[in-house]
Amino acid sequence: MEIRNIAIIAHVDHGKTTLTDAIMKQTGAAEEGFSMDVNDLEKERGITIYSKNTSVYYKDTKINIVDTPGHADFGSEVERVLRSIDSVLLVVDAQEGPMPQTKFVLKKSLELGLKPIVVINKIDKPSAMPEEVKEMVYELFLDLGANDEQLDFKVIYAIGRDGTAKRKLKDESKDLTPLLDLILEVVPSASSEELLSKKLRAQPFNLAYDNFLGRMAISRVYEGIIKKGQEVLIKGVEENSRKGKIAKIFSFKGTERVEIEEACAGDVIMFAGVPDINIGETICVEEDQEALPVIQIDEPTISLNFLVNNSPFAGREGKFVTNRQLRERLEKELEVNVGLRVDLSSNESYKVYGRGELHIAILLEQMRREGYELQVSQPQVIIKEENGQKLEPFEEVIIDTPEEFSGTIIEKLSKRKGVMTEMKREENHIRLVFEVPTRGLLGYKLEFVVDTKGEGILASRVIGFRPYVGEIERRSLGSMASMVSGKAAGFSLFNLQERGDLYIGHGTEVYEGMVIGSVSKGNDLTVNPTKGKELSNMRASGSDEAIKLIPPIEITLERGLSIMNEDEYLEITPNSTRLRKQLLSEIERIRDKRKQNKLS
Ligand SMILES: Nc1nc2c(ncn2[C@@H]2O[C@H](COP(=O)(O)OP(=O)(O)OP(=O)(O)O)[C@@H](O)[C@H]2O)c(=O)[nH]1
Ligand SMILES: [Mg+2]
Repeated sequence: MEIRNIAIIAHVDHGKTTLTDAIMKQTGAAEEGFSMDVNDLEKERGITIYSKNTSVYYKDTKINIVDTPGHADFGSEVERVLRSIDSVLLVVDAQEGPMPQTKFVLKKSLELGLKPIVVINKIDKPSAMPEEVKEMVYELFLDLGANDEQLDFKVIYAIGRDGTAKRKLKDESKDLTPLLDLILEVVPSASSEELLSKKLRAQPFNLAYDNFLGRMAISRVYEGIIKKGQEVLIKGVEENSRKGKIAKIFSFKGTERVEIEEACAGDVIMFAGVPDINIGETICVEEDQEALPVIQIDEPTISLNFLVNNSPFAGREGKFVTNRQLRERLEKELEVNVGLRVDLSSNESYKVYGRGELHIAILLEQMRREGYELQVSQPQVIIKEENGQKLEPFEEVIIDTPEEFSGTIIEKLSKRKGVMTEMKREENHIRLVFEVPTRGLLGYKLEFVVDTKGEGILASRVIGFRPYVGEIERRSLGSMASMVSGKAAGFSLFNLQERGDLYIGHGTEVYEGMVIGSVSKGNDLTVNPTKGKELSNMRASGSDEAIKLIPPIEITLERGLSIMNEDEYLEITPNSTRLRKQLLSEIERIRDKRKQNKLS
């Protein structure tokens, strides 16, 4: 059978998953209402977090499709996928045009010599400008050094949500056949007699985990045939190859996996049986076969400690609260979460290394849903040393904002050691491009929303490690910590809300050392949020003033990670997220501070 292997790539929200869903529906691979974003978190957030495989059949051809995440934190996932397919559908929103992640994924595709098909999507949007966007995409291809063949890309105009596509704007269209036909026409066939006759070579590009079968590898079979029960050799980065046995092979039918006996060159399959298999290794059969080029995995950029919850409220909500359970959960995560690293050498806390705040926040959210309780420390940017030089991660930041806010943005990012590389006036906004150390960006994204009154768009992605740029002043707000345990009272909150932003409302249970708000001016405060109004027999003249409380700011996982201070923990339980001081009593904190001062 003929096989085509493609990935769908784009900036976040440009419509990859909706298009994949529509393809599946129209080819009979999925029911009406099905979505590739199957994970609960994906459904809730409306974003794709994990790249996923599906296979559809169209005109006697099997099309293996990988739907990829568009958010920059998951960019390295896309990169891996690109290594294992033969063409991409580059989806671009007909109104927004190319965005940072469009540029990133296109750049990677072009470097790998792929010939993308450009899908100008959402042409139904009221201010869609498909022709202009096509031009912009062409410019982008040029900028990124596309060769003549790549520049000659094919274009499809689509409304993914309606499941329609067409070659020319003026064409009629009632379904996606123009797109599917184009895929068969221009994507190279993944198999041939010649490839089939060779000895087996396959390469995993993603991992999955099954409670019974253990670690599984989603792999492309490049040459030969892979068979159930086959003895294989695995060649990794190290010199020595090792032996393994293919226990089970699965093929994809839609997103379901179907067990099969063997798979041929060109196909994308999942196999079980090699518990220590890794991405980028080569599965082959004889020692003299050459390993396929390895697949690079991006290095983590931030780290933080995970530890058991030892707050006074520990164990109230969670099912898994012990150190051993936490450790086992992290070990399990390492089976599939490729960008993640964990230092399990200490028994008190585990240092976790990730690709960004969202990458970490997703893991925490997943754990809390499963019933875990834990605490984490403030995320720190990873500084590494190479040849005696200190290096730190840098990000490219692209901002679209109404012009009036650009002054503040430029000022703030310059203070954070950002360098502006581009400034372009567009119709109703201005586009600013910066290169900023990740260190400078931590905590900035929330400020940006406030500074631009929610009208600015900021997208960033890691561009690599560069020489350390020295001290960055991080304006951290002081915290208001409670000095008592009890229930918060509206009366005290009313008085406290003048000093800063509160994270709790009337009736919230607090403990000593819990952070209940920020302090807008000055250092930390220790306060009593539980005091009620004193009772007295005499009524004040004019009776009580009605108490008006400003709605508290909710501490979400991401907000918590980005605003917490160095001497605090973020406490995460199935239903609550709280900030707390690491040292709960004020006396301990004062003592500790004196000790620190003496040391320095
Ligand atoms: N107007 C319009 N909206 C669309 C169209 N296709 C998708 N959308 C909407 O765009 C939003 C994002 O769609 P998704 O398919 O989740 O986008 P995505 O590219 O998979 O997003 P990530 O995976 O998070 O990067 C959803 O609200 C869709 O309903 C379209 O053709 N027209
Ligand atoms: Mg998606």
